[in-house]
Amino acid sequence: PQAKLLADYQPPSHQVEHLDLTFHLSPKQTRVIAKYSLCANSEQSYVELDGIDLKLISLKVNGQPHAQYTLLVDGIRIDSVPASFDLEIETEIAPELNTSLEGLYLSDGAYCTQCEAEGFRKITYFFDRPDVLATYRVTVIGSKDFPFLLSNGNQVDSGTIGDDKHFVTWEDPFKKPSYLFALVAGDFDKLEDKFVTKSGKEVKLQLFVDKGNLSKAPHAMTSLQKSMKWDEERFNLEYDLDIYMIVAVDFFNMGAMENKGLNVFNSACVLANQETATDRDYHVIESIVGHEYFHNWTGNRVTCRDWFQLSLKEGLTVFRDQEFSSDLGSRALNRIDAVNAMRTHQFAEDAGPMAHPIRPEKVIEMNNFYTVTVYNKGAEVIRMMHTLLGEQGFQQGMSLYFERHDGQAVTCDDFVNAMADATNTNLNQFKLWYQQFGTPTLNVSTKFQPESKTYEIELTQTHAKNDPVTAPLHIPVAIELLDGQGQAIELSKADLKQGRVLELTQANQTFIFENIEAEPIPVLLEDFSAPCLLKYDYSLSQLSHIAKYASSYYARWEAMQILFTHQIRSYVESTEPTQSMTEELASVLVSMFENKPADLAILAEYISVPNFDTLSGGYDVVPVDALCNAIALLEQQVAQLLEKHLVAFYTSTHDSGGLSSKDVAIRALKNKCLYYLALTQFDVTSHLIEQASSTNMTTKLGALKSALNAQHTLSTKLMEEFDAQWSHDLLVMDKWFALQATNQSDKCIDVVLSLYSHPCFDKSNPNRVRSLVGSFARSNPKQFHRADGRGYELLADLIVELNELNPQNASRIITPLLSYKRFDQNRQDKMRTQLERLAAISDLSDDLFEKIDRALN
Ligand code: BAL
Ligand code: ZN
Repeated sequence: PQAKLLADYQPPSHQVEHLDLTFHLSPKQTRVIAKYSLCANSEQSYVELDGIDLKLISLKVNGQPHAQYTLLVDGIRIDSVPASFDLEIETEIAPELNTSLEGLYLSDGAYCTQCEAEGFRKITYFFDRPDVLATYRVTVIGSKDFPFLLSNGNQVDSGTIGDDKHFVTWEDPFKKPSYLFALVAGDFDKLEDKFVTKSGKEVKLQLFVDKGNLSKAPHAMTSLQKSMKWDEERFNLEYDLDIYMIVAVDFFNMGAMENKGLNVFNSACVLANQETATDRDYHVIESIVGHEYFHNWTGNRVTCRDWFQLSLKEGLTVFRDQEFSSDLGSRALNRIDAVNAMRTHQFAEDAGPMAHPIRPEKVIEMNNFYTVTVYNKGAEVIRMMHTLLGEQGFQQGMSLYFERHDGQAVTCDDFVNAMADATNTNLNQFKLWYQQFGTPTLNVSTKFQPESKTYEIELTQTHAKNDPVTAPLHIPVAIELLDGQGQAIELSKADLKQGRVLELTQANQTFIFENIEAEPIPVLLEDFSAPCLLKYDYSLSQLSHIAKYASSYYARWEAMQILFTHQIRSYVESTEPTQSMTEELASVLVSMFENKPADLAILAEYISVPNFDTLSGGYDVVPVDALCNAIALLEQQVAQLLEKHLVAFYTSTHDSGGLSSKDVAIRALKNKCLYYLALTQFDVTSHLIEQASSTNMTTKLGALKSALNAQHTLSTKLMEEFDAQWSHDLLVMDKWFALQATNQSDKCIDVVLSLYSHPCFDKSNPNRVRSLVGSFARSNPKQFHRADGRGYELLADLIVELNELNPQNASRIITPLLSYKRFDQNRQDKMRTQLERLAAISDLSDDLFEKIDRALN
């Protein structure tokens, strides 16, 4: 396969103002009639359109049959056409046979589409690229067995055809690229509500779910209403159509899709009640509903010129959804979440063979670039602009961006230019963030001079080895200086941005603070103000000071993370048979419990040992066994150290069963307590039984997780009971599959294999695959990285099957195999063997080819 390059971008050959589509739905023979007028942008007597897996039925130019065309592997070339002409193409597709879940397919009996990034070409011949914007009129004709026939925009016509068919016509007045097209046909339960915009327009809100699931729809509906309100209040952005629809489907490759006026969602990201969904699920649903809604402006009204610019809409929209969650809930918890995602997944991507800039420059299969780099690091880059410009400046930039580009397909540079121009700021150097890749390192050294009462902070930035950018980046470094009593020292330096941010623009820079009476304790890269690795030689006492006194919960958590990381490192490196926790870590852990923060959910985070993936980033060769053992040992020690406090809290505090942030926090901390207590001598049996019988899924799952992690004798029984209770609800069973797959027992691999024949498991469903095999490969390092290589083999076996069935899904779950170079020779060899085996598949998909090729070469 041929890679596409950003540098080769060419504007489209033709413009299309309007597209008229008619669908005659049928599982094996759906007819699609596309009519549109093309107008050449230059002298050209031919046109090339995208199209894949289409059966051409007829083709007319200006109303006349036209025979001068050539079918290509991925499209059609039509010759002998005038500069402007009307085209009518009829094609046939087979949604029932489409297991790739891209284009038009059947999901459990309902027709649905997924067109981003390049799925529209599986529906009809068209310019399937984001810079061809057209209005759409869509007529869907189908059997009355499908009562709802939906597409984008407003419904303008409907009627019956004969006894058993009907049709609905939709018009979307807003120009959009083909990737935002959607069609859904099926029989659903519908939840309806409304939202009145700030200018008084009433918008109809409809949520479609599988029959019987209506009781699980209200949370998503409320989330949508909150999103609409928040976007008006914080970004002054109002909804534009008369109707907003969300459809939940069970077979979906992504979490959700922001099609104009008709979002299609993975049912896992919609359905929730307290019996079936955890508090975490509630949070994720709210943030994804928000994310898709926010795309209406950042993505749909202003879209991407080409797919290399994906971060234009995704980085910005992730930033917006993070802000939404932070404004509505806990800012610190949301920041911890975002930073964990960066450290656990993005830093690993940056260090692996698929490393790419947030604006990639070379792509074979676009679906491979819906990554933590484009999304999460993209959001961090937007956040850095927000940090540098402040909320007011940032909002001025957003206004100018929409003023300039509403209705256009633009580039990341256009976005940064709007930010720069609106605030009169030079962001040229900042643009390097769109080109660099690999995680930059920020080395810090400090010097206190008592005679002059000055405190110097010297910052040095270095690029990752694989980074093509060598010039210094523009890095906002937020700081706080604490005095010996834990008070924040007032910083009066004139060149601090937003009162706390040092602007690092050179490879090396020293910042001097004056009138400092005694040596302060520096909180560096506060709030993770840039996506960098911080290197500073903190002493343990400095870290425990920060963990106790920093102004922000975030900084305290960060200090705890560093303390834990030091401890783990010393365990990994030690040859001593008995090792114990440092005084500093022990005393700060106890003091956390003795002086609990107001937000108990934060306390649960404070006392959590960093996970394997985050920790493994600190090693050139990941010491798998030593690291797993060190984590287990430290958790055991934390449990013993805190036992008295854990018992006291666990037995004396009860949530009231609701969804308030207080209840959620109590459940989070109680689950953490139980998790630790299960590792001590304390008898948790009755608590496990009680929690496991709870009707609250967060509480119930907490018991199962604790029992499994501690290999408690009850765990098998609890797992069996869960299976018996929930086998009718596949989304709940996904939690059970994930628990089975993350069990560190040596039997895990056989259990996972046996679960392939569990009645609820289905390899063609991405949610099931992600829960079972995805969780195993991603979140069970001990068993996935078994020295005998069986973990790798299990993953590769499944990928062989998925290569044909669903290449996107295959390509997503291969990630843990790609970074084989980071492991010892034995594991490297075994991982490489599996990659080579996959590389030899005769009809290897482009998706897999791109990743495996990058990994092996
Ligand atoms: N655009 C794909 C799904 C999302 O990021 O919203
Ligand atoms: Zn998105």
